Amino acid sequence: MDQIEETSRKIRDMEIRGAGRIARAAAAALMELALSLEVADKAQFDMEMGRAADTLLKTRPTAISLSNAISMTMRYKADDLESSRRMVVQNARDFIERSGKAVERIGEIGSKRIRNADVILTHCNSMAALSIIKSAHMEGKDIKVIATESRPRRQGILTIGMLDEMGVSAEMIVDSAVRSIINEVDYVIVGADVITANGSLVNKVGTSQIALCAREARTPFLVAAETYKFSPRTIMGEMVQIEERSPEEVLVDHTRYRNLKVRNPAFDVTPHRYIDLIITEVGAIPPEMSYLIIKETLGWELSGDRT
Ligand code: RUB
Repeated sequence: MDQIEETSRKIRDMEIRGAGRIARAAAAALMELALSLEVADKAQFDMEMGRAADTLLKTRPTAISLSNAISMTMRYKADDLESSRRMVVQNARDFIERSGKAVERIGEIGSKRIRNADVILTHCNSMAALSIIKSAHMEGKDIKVIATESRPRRQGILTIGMLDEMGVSAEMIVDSAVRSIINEVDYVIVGADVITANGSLVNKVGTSQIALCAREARTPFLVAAETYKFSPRTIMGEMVQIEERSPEEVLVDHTRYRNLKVRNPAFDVTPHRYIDLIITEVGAIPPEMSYLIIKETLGWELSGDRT
């Protein structure tokens, strides 16, 4: 169980962050546990695995990738202990492999939209969005990326570091400068924490303001999202819970103000009408097709699972 506690702590404290990464980390932790659990029988195995899944699930409430990854890993139906163990391990391996390939495929599909000399604006730090940028760069397109700082955790610094390693020219701006520079931008490309059944996007706070600016400037707004970022729960009418993180992330000494409450929502919702295209590993789709992705790629049964 130590491994589960450790992975959960890392996800909660954002040592492991980003919707894809936390999903893969959760699947890997469940796999490790399944391999190492010393239990008397299958009933005990089921109980320990269920407890671990619940612990991981509670770490970050918004990202559906986490619960989809856990559901896919925990879908084992076997009569005996050793077969159950094997199935969990295989499910986790399949998910991790599929997730990695999806990010690559999104890069290949999305980069077709990018032309030589395009300027791309991105927000926060998304491996799926960066995959499109990387593919375009590898194809020899001379692109420039404008990265937002992404307060309060400043994930923009991770993004400029990755762009630097790729050899892509970058500019960094504070979040509030987006409207000032949007007319220089050819495409906005962001990642996703959740895509809902109606095609709306939940992503790092500030994304929806960028989408508004992009719409006003007629700049195409693209989302890079693996299919496991789509939420079966939203088909069943559930709302997406927006994680509120600690006020200290915004203002360290906030307690010295007697009448102040600092709010720190980590994500926001961009309505589907502001999104031009969602780039998934199964194709570039209009947001209105999200329902079909949930139905055909993830399957209805996920909505009835522990997710
Ligand atoms: C990260 C964030 C990313 C998405 C997609 O938020 O909002 O845009 O998770 O990332 P946080 P990826 O830093 O709070 O986890 O494409 O890497 O899955």
